[in-house]
Amino acid sequence: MKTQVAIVGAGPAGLLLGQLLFRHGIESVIVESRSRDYVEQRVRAGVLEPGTVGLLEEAGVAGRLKREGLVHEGFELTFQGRRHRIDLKALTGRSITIYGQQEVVKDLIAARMESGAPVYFEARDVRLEGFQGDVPVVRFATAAGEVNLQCDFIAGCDGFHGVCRDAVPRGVLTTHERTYPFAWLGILAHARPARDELVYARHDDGFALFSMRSPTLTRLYLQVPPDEQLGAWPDARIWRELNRRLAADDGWLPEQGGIVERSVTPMRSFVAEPMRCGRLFLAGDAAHIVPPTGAKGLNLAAADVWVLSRALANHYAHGSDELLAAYSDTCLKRAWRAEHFSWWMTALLHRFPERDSFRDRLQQAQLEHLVASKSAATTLAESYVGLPLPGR
Ligand code: RFL
Ligand code: PHB
Repeated sequence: MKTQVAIVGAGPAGLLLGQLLFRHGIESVIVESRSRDYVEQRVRAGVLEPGTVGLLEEAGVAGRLKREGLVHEGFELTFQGRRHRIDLKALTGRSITIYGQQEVVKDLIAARMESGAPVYFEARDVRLEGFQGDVPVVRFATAAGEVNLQCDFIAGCDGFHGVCRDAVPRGVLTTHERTYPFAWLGILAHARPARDELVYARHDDGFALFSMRSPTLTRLYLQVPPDEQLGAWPDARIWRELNRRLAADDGWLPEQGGIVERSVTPMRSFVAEPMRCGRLFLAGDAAHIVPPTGAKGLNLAAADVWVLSRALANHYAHGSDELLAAYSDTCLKRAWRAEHFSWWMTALLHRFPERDSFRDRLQQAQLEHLVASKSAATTLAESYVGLPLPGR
């Protein structure tokens, strides 16, 4: 089998890249190890930057997002029993949109099916070869037999635990990493989001976040120890802890409801550079991970594939490889900015296990400064709504 671009992974990065390439008339084949049902049900991110929304519009997949997405003009910080609003709209002129990552994935898969372009779910034993030469091949097994997919380029969009980054020979990539001494326990509950905007809470017992997915679904997170077992968290304990950490002097608490999904996510920062090896281009979580505090992961993945689609379009339309050569540097510049912001937000809002009164007081001083100083709040708001996409 032959194609122009072989895309490994049908997460947001791989699917959006496939759609952007399709709009440019560039052929691709998507190879995904999980089932369609699995990738459509995987609950993850929820905050879309305006740049990401614009990109989904340009890709022709924003119809439902525009109808069902919840536009938020701000969010709240809670600390020392008080709430403070960060007015994103007033500070930056821009807003964010709340729309589940799995809804983005469903919309992109529907568009892929409509386009008729190939996507293989449940591919086994995916291997990459020849990308340092002129004839890259992606080999994989399907129920119908072995497939050898020859291509011009491979897009490694297979997330942090995929095979593409590991296929790069030793010594080519430099990696940078931080692990954090905590994880997030996330739940999705059948409950009306009883507040209009997200609430990020710093509490002496640990971080908590109130978010939402729709007028009937609330999304909530709690800081827990790393490698925490879900079994240690019966429903009553989850709600008790959320109520304690999200409480403030206004008496508000989230509405409770049946918990329909729960998971524990370890927190990590990670960057592999460069994001290219020969004809293999890494994009999204395959190349970099941020802790979810700044809500940047999905948005960074979208930015990477926008840069890659434009570079590939330039290659096929004009025979110019200038943008492909700049791909890694262009993406890493944005990625490192997001790495800093996500690390900073994480350090600002979480409780570190070793009791450290100096760190506690620094967190408090910084939070007070953020809500008292317009320039400090503007810096936070600008990072939160995200940079414009390069070249757009
Ligand atoms: P994904 O989504 O991991 O997709 C990779 C795909 O590749 C497949 N795969 C393979 N396919 C073929 N062969 C192999 N060998 C393969 N190995 C793996 C996988 O099955 C999968 O389908 O990576 P992608 O596309 O780069 O997208 C990245 C985002 O998913 C991620 O950054 C975000 O979810 C991070 N994130 C958030 N990002 C935001 O922008 N805003 C948020 O509010 C936000 N909240 C979050 C988050 C991530 C979280 N978790 C669970 C990690 C909240 C949480 C709790
Ligand atoms: C979410 O709604 O899943 C969410 C919101 C904000 C974050 C992370 C996750 O910072």
